[in-house]
Amino acid sequence: MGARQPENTRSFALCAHGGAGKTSLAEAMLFCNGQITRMGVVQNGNTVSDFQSEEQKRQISISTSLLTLERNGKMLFALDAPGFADFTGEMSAAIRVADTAVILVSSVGGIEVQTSRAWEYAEHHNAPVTFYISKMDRENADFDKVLADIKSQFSPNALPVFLPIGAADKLKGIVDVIKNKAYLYNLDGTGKFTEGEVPADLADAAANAKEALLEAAVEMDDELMEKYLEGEAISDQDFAKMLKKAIAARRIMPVLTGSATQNVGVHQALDFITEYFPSPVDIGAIKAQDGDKEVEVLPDVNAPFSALCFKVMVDPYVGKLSFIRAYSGKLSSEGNNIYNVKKGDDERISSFKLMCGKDGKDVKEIIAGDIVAIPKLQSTKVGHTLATKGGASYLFPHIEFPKPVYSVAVVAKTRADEDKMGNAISKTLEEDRSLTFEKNPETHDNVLSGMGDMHLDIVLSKMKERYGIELDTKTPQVPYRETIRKTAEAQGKHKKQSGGHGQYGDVYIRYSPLERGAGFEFVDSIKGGAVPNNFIPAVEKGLREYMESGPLAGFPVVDFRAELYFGSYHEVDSSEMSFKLATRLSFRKGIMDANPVLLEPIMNVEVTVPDQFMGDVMGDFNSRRGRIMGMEAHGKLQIVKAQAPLAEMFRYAIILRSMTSGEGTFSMEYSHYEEVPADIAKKVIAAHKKEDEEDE
Ligand SMILES: Nc1nc2c(ncn2[C@@H]2O[C@H](COP(=O)(O)OP(=O)(O)O)[C@@H](O)[C@H]2O)c(=O)[nH]1
Ligand SMILES: [Mg+2]
Repeated sequence: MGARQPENTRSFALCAHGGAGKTSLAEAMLFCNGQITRMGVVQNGNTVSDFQSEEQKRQISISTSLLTLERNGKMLFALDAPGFADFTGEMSAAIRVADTAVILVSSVGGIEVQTSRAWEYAEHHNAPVTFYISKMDRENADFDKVLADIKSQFSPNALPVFLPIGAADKLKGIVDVIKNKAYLYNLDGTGKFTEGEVPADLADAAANAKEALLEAAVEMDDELMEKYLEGEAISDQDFAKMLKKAIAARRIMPVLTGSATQNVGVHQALDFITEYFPSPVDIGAIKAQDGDKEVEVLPDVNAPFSALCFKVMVDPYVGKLSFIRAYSGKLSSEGNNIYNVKKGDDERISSFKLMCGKDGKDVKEIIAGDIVAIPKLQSTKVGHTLATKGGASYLFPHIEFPKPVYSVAVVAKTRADEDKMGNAISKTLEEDRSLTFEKNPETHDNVLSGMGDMHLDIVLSKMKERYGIELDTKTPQVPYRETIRKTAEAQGKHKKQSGGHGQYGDVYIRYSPLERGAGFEFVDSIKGGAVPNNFIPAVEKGLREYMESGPLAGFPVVDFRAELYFGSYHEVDSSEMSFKLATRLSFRKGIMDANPVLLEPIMNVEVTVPDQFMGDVMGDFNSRRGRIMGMEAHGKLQIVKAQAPLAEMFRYAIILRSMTSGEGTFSMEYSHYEEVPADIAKKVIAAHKKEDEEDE
């Protein structure tokens, strides 16, 4: 075999709503290709792609797995992406790096929320699409209805290439429209089939389907188009060539079908992928940024090497694996380093691995178009561009991940857990780009944020299993603040003059409100040395310290001015400490006399929902003290912009999902602080007083 060429590479992302059958289809493909001798079953937790123990336990995919198949001299890279909404980021990244998006739609369930999301991502990345109508062996399987829905909801370019012969327990096989042949299967999962003539009752449908493909394909070439319109026959070769072009150009979105678990039509699907899916060469140039210049990167093996890291997996035994997609050039693992263009780090490559689930097979050289894993790269993160030192200098666009929308505060169960927490969390963050971790400086909560409750639940069980660390969760504390509404003056006098060295400090401070966001201002208007100059910094320092914990409920006090205007001192007994303690007395009294109130963070929230949920979403905002700021129509979707207190939004990810059957999405960011309504403030203050007492 000569050197490999990008022309012989196919990569595709299997994407769909959770449960549509991606993992099962991937498994059947491996079996048909002779790479496994027994088909695993998702329910039994023994498929190649659901290899993580959390996936096996829950029987769903939670992270993208890479499968490599060699077939007819071609290299196939399949990315089995998770379908559940909590892992949308993984799906988007898979579509970004694969050359084709294979969108599975269940013949029973039809188009679901995440199917639409997969479609949107494919549109966004301008990826060629193939649909796969799955589970044709299931009761109530309805190929025609699902096909009609795909055409009307997604694209009229969806054209069937396979037709099912029968359905449900009468499924017999498939018709390949292009070859005009039938493939008849025993429904025993062996994948054994015989080739035959198209059954009479499907002959018309097959002919029509082929005509539709032909009609669309000839559009790719003016000459052929003319020939076709004049009624001349188009040769099989010309048809095949144009079909391939039309698929790469998204003019045709082939529709395949079959059954994964019964292993029907999977051989033909693999052959179709091998033959007709676009290679990196058919996809052509990819955009990148070199300084302020936009450049086009071609999948040319003689160009400098470049690649994009799209996934990092940290295995406690194997260590770290960085998954990359090569876009140009070639690179040998022998004697070469890999250069992180973004960070400027040069790292040794130990090997390249062709992955199949958790297993990797070493290869010495990779070329443009390949999707492989590299063990033990230290500084490479998801979204980084890799090259060789002195080679390509451009950066590929960053991989976008959705912003976290659901947060919990985590607390280590034991002291030992606490010690291990930082390390476990930073390892987990490397793998999971839709997760963030932050210590809130005001509430001191360790806040873990992700895409939903299932996501965080999985993250926590993974940490327990891998790093042996147990974390409890609670609703994060709202970072309330305190401020004042009127001006008040308060004296603070600290005096201890019995026996030994005495203490004496005496201050008069005026506290007045400042506008929201102004913070703190200290004014020294002492005249005639009533407080000696050398003690004034101690007063300011004291104030800055005491304002971290206000007298109302222990929250930071903000947006006020403290003016030191009078005081007295003692020649011998005054000290910095005495003035600090005097300041504390003044502060607590002054703030309490200045009509203190509680402030809470208000968030800007943007909710995207289909029309029919608008009423519910808006009504729900009323019940969470929200304000609707505006609405915008985006096709069938409505975007509701609102403001609501953070305190009411902690569980919104879960609430919105159930309110809209998963169709709603939202994003949220901090806007400003506002006064807490009195009745609610009373409860918060009471709760905090109680907590403080318990602490003491
Ligand atoms: N009857 C039938 N069941 C299937 C088929 N493909 C998948 N399933 C079942 O559907 C469920 C979800 O499949 P899975 O492959 O995990 O879907 P994924 O979430 O898209 O990866 C599992 O219980 C599978 O056994 C199929 O072709 N026929
Ligand atoms: Mg799966």
